[in-house]
Parts: sequence; structure tokens; C-alpha cells
Amino acid sequence: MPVEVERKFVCDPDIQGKLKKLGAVCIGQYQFKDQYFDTQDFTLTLRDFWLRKREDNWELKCPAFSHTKPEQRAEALCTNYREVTNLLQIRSEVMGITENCRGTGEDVLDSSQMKQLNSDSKEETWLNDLKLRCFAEFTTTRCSYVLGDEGEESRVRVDLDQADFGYCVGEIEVLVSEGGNMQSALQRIEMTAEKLGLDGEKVQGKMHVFLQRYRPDHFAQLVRAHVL
Ligand code: V4E
Repeated sequence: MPVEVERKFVCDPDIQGKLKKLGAVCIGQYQFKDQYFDTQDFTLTLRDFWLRKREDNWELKCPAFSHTKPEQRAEALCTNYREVTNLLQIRSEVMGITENCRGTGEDVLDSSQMKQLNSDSKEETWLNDLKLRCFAEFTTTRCSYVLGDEGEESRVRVDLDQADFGYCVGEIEVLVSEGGNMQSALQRIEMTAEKLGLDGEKVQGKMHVFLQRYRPDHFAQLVRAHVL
């Protein structure tokens, strides 16, 4: 399962020009709606787990820990998350975290149950069973670029995001397979940031800004727990 290593940055007005000068290829502009879910007492997000539905697809971002000792500066500016996209695995991991159900993957469903699970009505059922509710919903317009053509592992992706609540942020992302070379990923992100002339400041993500503006109680708890 890949780990996403990311660094966010402030987009200056000439960012697209700079990307093109570096030979980045635009792979598309698209829009997506994200809905994020948690329990009423924020069981998932207080542990840095982020459950979302992006358009019709479920994703769970889980904190991933690097066992290497990369340069401090690069590490401080980047985040690492493992992304789970299989709905059964998501449900099973969420069950384990929320402790509403003891099993952590043992509750394998048969194919007809799986079909039902993917239907809207069943989706409501598992969300209700796990007492999950939507705490954030916003739409992002994204312009995606790729740098490097030597395959997934060495490719650097740059996303320029504009959220519908009036916040823009860029993101440099490298995918690393679990147990893969985290240090090299951090170096490639650092090199791309340097080429784009970015400074070394830590930049807030869309969720940080969304919660700060619209869910101040939730935001305060995450700050106290050092998640944000
Ligand atoms: C991991 C995380 C959250 C979930 C949203 O992640 P993010 O990468 O910000 O969203 P997006 O839309 O760019 O997803 P992608 O398309 O890349 O998969 S919300 C908060 N976090 C944690 C987090 C953090 N602690 N610090 C920073 C700088 N970003 C995220």
C-alpha cells in the first residue's frame, strides 16, 4: 500500500509558468467534492485518521511512520499518510479504531453483502452503526502536473488546489511503497520546492483552514492533541 509523502506550499501567481519552465506536464484540471466523516467525539481525527468520500470513492488516510532519519528540515515540512481505498478494509480499520466492534479485518463479508455495502442504503447503515457523521464538505478545483517520467516511484506530482470556501494551496507529492525509500522521496520533494523557489514555511492544508473557520471546537481539540 503506497505512502503519500506531501509538502504543501503557497501558490504565487506565476506558479504555472514556473512549472512549465521545469518541464512539468499538466495532466488535467478537474473538480471533486470531499465529505469527511468522524464520530461526535472525534475518535478518528484525534488519532490523525481521515475518513473521506471523494465523489463516489471512499478513502482513509492513516498516519504512516518513517523509520529513517532524514534531514530534519525536509521532514518537518512534509506529511506521510498511508491511503486505504478498499471499502472493506476501510470499514474494518475504522471499526478497530472506534472500538464499536472488536474485529480488525476478521469480519469478512460475502460477495452479496459486499454489493449491498457499496449501495447507498447500506452505506448509511455502516455509517450509522459506527456513529459516523459528516463534519466537513467542500469542493476543490485541482490542476495537476507531473515532473519526471521514470515511473510512479520517481515521479513528482504537483497539485494546485482551489477550495470553494476561498482557500488556495499547492502540494508536492511523491508516492513511496511501504518500506520504500522515504529519504529519497523527501529529497525529491525538497529539490522540487527549491526549483520552484518556495520558502521553508509550513503551510496549512484545506482542512486546517476549513475547521478553523467553520468548526472551531473541533479545530481546538485537534490543536490541543497536536494533530493540526
Ligand atoms: C491528512 C490530513 C487530512 C486529510 C486531507 O489531506 P490533504 O492531503 O490535506 O487533502 P487533499 O485534498 O490534498 O488530498 P489528496 O488529494 O492529496 O489525497 S486533513 C489533515 N490532515 C493532516 C495534515 C496535517 N497534519 N498537516 C498538513 C500540512 N496537511 C495535512
